[in-house]
Amino acid sequence: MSETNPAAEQAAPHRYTAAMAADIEARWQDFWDAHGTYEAPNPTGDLAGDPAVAARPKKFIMDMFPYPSGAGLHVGHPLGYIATDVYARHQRMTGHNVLHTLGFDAFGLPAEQYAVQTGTHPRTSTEANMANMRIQLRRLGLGHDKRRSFATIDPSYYKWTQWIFLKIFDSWYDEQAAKARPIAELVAQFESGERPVPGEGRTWQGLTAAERADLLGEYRLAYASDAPVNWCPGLGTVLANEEVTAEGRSERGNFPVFKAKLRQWNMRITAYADRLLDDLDALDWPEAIKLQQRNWIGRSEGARVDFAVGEDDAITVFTTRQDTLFGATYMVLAPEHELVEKIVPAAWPEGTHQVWTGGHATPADAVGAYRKQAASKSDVERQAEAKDKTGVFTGAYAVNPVSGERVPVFIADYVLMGYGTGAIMAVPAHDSRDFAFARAFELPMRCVVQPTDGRSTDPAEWDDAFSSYDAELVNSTHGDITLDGLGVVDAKARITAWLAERGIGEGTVNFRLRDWLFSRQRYWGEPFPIVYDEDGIAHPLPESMLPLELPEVDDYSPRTFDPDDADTQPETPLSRNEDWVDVTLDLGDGPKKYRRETNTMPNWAGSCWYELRYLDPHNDTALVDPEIERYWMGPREGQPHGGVDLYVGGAEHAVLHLLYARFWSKVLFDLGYVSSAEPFHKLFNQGMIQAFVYRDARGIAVPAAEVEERDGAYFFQGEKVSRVLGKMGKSLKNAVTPDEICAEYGADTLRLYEMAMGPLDVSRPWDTRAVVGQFRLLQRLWRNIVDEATGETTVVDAEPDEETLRALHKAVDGVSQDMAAMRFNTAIAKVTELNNHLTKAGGALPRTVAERLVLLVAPLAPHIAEELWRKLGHTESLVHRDFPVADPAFVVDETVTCVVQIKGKVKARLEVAPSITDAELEALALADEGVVAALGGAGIRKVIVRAPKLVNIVPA
Ligand code: ANZ
Repeated sequence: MSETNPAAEQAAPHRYTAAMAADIEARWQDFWDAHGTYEAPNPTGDLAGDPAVAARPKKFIMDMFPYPSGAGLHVGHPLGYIATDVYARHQRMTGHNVLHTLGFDAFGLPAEQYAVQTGTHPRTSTEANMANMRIQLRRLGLGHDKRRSFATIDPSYYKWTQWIFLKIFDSWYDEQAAKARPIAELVAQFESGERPVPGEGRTWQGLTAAERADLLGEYRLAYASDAPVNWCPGLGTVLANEEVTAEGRSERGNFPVFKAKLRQWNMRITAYADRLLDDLDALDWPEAIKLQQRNWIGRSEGARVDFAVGEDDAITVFTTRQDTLFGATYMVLAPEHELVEKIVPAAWPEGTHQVWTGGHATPADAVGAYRKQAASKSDVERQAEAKDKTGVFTGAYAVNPVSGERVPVFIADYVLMGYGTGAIMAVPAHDSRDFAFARAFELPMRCVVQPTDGRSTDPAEWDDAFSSYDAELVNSTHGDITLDGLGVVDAKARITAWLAERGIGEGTVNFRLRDWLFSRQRYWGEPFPIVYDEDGIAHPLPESMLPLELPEVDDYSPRTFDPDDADTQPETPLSRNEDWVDVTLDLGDGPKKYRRETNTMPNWAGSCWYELRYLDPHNDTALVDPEIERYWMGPREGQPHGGVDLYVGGAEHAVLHLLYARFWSKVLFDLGYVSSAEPFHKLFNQGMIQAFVYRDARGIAVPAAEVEERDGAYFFQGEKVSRVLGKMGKSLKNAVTPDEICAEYGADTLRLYEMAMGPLDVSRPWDTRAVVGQFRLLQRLWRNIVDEATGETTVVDAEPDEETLRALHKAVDGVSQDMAAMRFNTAIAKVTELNNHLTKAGGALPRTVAERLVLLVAPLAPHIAEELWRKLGHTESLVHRDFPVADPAFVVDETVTCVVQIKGKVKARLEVAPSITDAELEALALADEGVVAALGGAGIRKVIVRAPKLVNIVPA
């Protein structure tokens, strides 16, 4: 405990102690709430009447909002919240209109799992968790505009999540205009014949309702399809690609994930692949995150090439090396490829190699057995760089379009159905995977790119493929076409043109990004505002029927299965609710029977647009007022796509939340609902607070708080334990809560400690014993301004001395720069240095120095700062006071004496900054009164300057 010495307390009843901190902090938190201190005015209403406020630049500062977990917060969670708060406070004090608030991301799996375990409704437990977290957060003194806080589970919020879904459902991507447009405009094109209806002789007027729905489904940005999806029996739900780990398991729960064909809702995020890539350039995000998004989107330039197979079929491949077409000596289809059945002959062709058949009697047997084996592997396992490539011959041959050669067609699991066309031309001489496969299956190889590393041109002598781009083509001539002698780039261009002329290929861009699977078979999510008529056609609910609230049910548990049983089918909790599911509605054409969609949205939906709702949280006629949106989010200089000015959160959201939110922003932008095409202009990833994990001999974590240290070793209940740095959390028994630290030292100390631990983007180990250091800083600060015996301030109305002014302005200058650049650890170091200087100098502080010192610490330790400010005689909060501004005259470190000579004789001495430039020094010297007098109007022939110490003037 910090201060429990009763004698000391008696002697100094007004010392800054934990008890006093608790008192001060509670009082100021109440004051701020009562006065709405952190309420940010909007450009309409609040701001409209006050031009002075309206003229202020805005700063919209956001944290990635928390998930209200039952475990509450540990000290690692608020790191980012404290940082944005310090930053926001500094911005407020430098003349910005700051919007800073925090809501809750409250739908999702953990709440549901917890509810199932404990038998409480997810809403009940989620709300209890939020109430608890609100108390924890309030104690930290975060300057949030509480009027703007909400949770994604509030019907008044998810009404608009559903509304956005409907807008996405109701639009299509116009490739020509490169933007989303209302689906009605597409229908008009079909109706007028401006856009032909695909299919011989078909017209829009001639289509049935179901055919129209199917056709529009091909275009809608939200659409249902029967694509293969990630089915996770252990969770009882399907998952998005982004939710599946590199090991092919569920990110949550670590269960196996299988490919299954199920009818599901998808979002056509792929339509935005180019824009999602291009617009990254203008964002102020960490390069690492941009790179992860670029890789996830995965743009590849290449070509599609048709290889004739059978009577009149063609296998279309996607290749990024169309220049190596002459080297394509076999082909591979993904095992699931739809052409496989069609091309498989009844019997093996004469003389088929034993290794190619896998020992099966017929191609159909071989293919059937191999497909089964491939289905049990994840995409990642299939793509692993292992040299032992597996596969089997289909019995069919295709024709290489440029050489006319017959090439055998295999199926192999290293080719994925979900990428490119699910088929490749294999060029074993120049692709490592193909090389390994060709070796295993004794397939021919042809070198078509001249090796530049000294190896021979006979691939039979190689250990691996030669895959350089920086080389010339060889062995690539047939009939009228030759690529020989061309570099890779030119060869690509020539062959692509040749293929295009013949209608058997074209240049194309392929993306790795897939559409976003948007249905979940869970209870605790937003219901889809979609109903199906008796023909199974999907209809959007009209806006007037929103929000479609989650029905109260008794059984909200998902149906989960044996995690390893791929042959299971999801069952949605909502489907058990007949009364809710089967409804009679009037959707404009009289009452009819409908069946509701029983899937729910993924928990990413609510976080796709929440920044917009902070702006105008109580609007019930629009998701956000356009004028308000433009003010806080609109494009401006340096922020061409607009967006939040600062968004702080963990790096783990690189491709999930951050990609989805960007996509929704772009759709809303295209449809004209918002002026910002990007949600977050600046992104900052805070580091993690780590903690020591102590384990006993069996490797089981023991409570960290009860471990003792003796001579560099660690003991728990007398038994020696090991220590490693790990994550902080309940399961590792090393969680420290902010509440404990607040109780022991106060929130201001906790804030200072977290900010002082190191640069914000770096992970750092928590050390409870070190927290007291920041508490002592606050005690010294207090003592510099307050008499511990009387509680009165000790400041005097005197002019500070030169040395104090220098120390003060240097600190102000440094802290200002550090605050703006979010270097809070060095800002604290500078405050500490100043405070120590003042302590050492002794004597009463001049009021002007004390006031500036208090303002300087205010963003970091707001409660004690407010209290000191009050003691200094101010009756209003300092939250909106101006941050001190440094006087440059006092900021220079020290000065050096410069001698100014005329014809070698010293005529003046100047005190200058050591960093002065030659030009500045020359100007200063020539303007010096003494020098002007000594020159007596004579012209100057030459000036020799040796900054900072010497100027020698030679008169004419
Ligand atoms: C012939 C070739 C020759 C290729 C060569 C590469 C090197 P990125 O860059 O990732 O887009 N490929 C195409 N579709 C595939 C699929 N569904 N599963 C597995 N591999 C597939 O990779 C594109 C290259 O990956 C394509 O170019 C194709 O192999 C392969 F010397 O075609 B290449």
